[in-house]
Amino acid sequence: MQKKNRVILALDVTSRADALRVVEAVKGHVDAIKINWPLILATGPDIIREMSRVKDVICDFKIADIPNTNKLIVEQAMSRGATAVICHGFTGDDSVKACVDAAKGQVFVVTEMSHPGGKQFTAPVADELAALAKSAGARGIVAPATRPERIAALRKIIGSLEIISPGVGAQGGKASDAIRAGADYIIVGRAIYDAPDPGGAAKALADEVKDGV
Ligand code: 3DU
Repeated sequence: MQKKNRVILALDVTSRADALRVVEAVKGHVDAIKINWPLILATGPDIIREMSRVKDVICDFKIADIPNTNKLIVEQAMSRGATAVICHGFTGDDSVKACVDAAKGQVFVVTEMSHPGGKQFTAPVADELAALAKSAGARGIVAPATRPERIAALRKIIGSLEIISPGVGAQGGKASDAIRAGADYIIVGRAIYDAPDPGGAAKALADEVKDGV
């Protein structure tokens, strides 16, 4: 994953045709494609391989199980061409370590979630989740663009690990605020794929990120 545009597309569309249309329009303005359950369930897991031929793919399965099951899920994602996976950290260090081992370090751990409910259970333990990501050898964390001050606080805990940050656009966060607070990449879904001109929307976000640096 080359840090160029610093935008990751959250491709939460539910048909292969829409996925191809959006990716074709935005591929020059994003650095990676994040695939979540809606697209996998709608089209089947081979969509990972297909998208990986265009861009690096991050499988956002929010993996949250016992170590052995986590390992099996990560192996399935990586063998289909994923560059990285996203897991939860509340399952504990052995479960996160199982993901890290199976993905050879290419793991992002969810910390404080970006939606309002994220304040309820994830925010109080987010610092510990970030510390766990670091001690387990993960590549980085997922931190909320809706609360840039939390990105800055979590950055202090993880040092040089990467921060990928959802919550821009539809959830109310601003790309430049997230980048200024310390995010390496913003993750954007609806503000791109629901836009009348997804390519233009992705370009505008990439431009805003450049200005935000
Ligand atoms: O709100 P958007 O449409 O830009 O999509 C955000 C994406 O990021 C979506 O795939 C969602 O599952 C994911 N995500 C969050 O929104 C918040 C988190 O804390 C973690 C992941």
